[in-house]
Amino acid sequence: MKANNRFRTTCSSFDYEPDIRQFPEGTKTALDAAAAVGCTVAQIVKSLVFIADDHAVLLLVSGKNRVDENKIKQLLNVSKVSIAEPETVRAQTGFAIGGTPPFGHVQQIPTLMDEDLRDFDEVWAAAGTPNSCFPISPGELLEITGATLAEVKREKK
Ligand code: 5CA
Repeated sequence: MKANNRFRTTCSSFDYEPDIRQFPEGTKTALDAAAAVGCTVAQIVKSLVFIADDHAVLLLVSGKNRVDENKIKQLLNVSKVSIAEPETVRAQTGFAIGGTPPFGHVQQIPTLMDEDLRDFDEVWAAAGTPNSCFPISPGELLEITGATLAEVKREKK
């Protein structure tokens, strides 16, 4: 099954219907996605898998922010935090980097959500492929993922 349909099918199992939009120009990165959608980069949700000690954790991060690994260590009370390898992302979520959606994964991953995403009525996330996105309210994103809101960003120098 194509990745968009896999995402849609998994979402239907919990009664969510993503409004998936296709962007042939590509949405592989947050910058690409913002340009395609016509929104600010801050409104793009990056869905990033990290490994905290031995466990996967999903970080939903505003496109304008970079993750501060030290903050994640403190939040999760672990000693090591690093971004997952591409094959780990695929194994944990069922989707490839560049198209990883924020939920609808092959298994539920404990999730932290960047509090900055709450600045908007609507944010946009990947829908399973590197050329599709869907809009969602931060409240709904929080509810579906069961995420913990957190300050995850690296302070800008
Ligand atoms: N479709 C867009 C917007 S929703 C998207 O998926 N953006 S993303 O930020 O969630 O996915 C790209 C991210 O994947 C990059 O920010 C980067 O953190 C990560 N990434 C890219 N290449 C690698 C790699 N080789 N290993 C680990 N992570 C990577």
